[in-house]
Parts: sequence; C-alpha cells; structure tokens
Amino acid sequence: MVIEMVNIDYYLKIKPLKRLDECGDTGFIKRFNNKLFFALIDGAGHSRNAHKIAVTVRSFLEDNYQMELKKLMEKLDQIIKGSNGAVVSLCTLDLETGNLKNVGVGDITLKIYGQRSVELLSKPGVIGYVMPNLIENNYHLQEGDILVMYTDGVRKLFNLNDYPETRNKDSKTLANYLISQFGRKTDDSACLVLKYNS
Ligand SMILES: [Mn+2]
Repeated sequence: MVIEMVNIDYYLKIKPLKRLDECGDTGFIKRFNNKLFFALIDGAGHSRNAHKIAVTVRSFLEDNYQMELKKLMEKLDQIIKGSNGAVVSLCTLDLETGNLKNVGVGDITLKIYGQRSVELLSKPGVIGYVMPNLIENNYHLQEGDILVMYTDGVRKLFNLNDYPETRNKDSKTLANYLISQFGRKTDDSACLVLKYNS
C-alpha cells in the first residue's frame, strides 16, 4: 500500500476574451505514477484559428504526457508546423521529491514563491514557427512553495509575496484572484496555481 504523504492543491483558470470555442489559451494537467504533468498553451493569433492550434497541442499532450519534455516539445513543433504556431510551457513534478522539470518556449511565465522566489525562463520562440534550442529547467520545490504559471493575458508585474494574505488561500481562490486582478481585457488569459505541501 502506498501512503500518500504529499499534499498538493492545484487549479487551472481559463478566461476567454469572448467565448471558450474561440479561446487560444488552454492547459492540461494529469496525475500519474506519483507525478504531476501540467502545461499551458497559448495559440498564436486570434479566435477560432488560435483555438484550433491550442486544441491540437492539448490533445497531443493528453496522449503523450509521459514523454521526456524536450522530446515532447519537439514533437509538438512538428505537429503544428505550417500553422501560426503556439507558445507552450511543459512541466513534470515528482510529487514525492518536489523535483520539477520545465521546458518552455515563448511568453508563458513560471514563477515560484517561497523562502526563495524564482522565475524559470522560457526560451524565446514560437513552436511550429520559430523553434529555439530547448533547455530544461530543474528546480526543487520546498514545502509551502506556491507555483504560478500564466499566459501573456495576465500582466507580469505582480509579486505574490506582496499579498501575504493570499498565502492561506487555496489554489482555486488564488487563480481566480490573479485573473481578476491582473488579467488583461484585450486577450484570453490562463493561470495555473499549484501549492506544494502547504
Ligand atoms: Mn495571449
């Protein structure tokens, strides 16, 4: 019998500018083998075209989330080649150790707030269009860390540590709060919040 020692709380909030079937922002979260795979996607361009690209990426992730992250990103690049492309950030978290792997391309922000606060950087580029050389970020989540990941539909200039009252809120409340406070009125927005052992 495996005793679940890890307390994990996560939530993905997506807010379409207009309608969900015209939304270029999406995400995917999957728990497997005591790991958590999660990703955010922002399809280039607007409305139905962007939505179509985002859905193509997501459905590939649904079938291939266990693939090594760089390889997965390269496959995605091939699959949407010839389209306007997408920006994508992929993560795998080992729930037991807190080891986080991340590969990102384009403007998706990934920050971790805790004793240390860090930003894991994506490579500039657009998959399916201008693919950069990929790098894998590795980080070790500590108990109580809050991971926040969001598309460019959310303004970057906030620091969660400036809002100490948010520490005790659950991931759903936090994600909704961040979208309502910092979401742009001119784009789709997506925000994923993950609280690790808090
Ligand atoms: Mn966007």
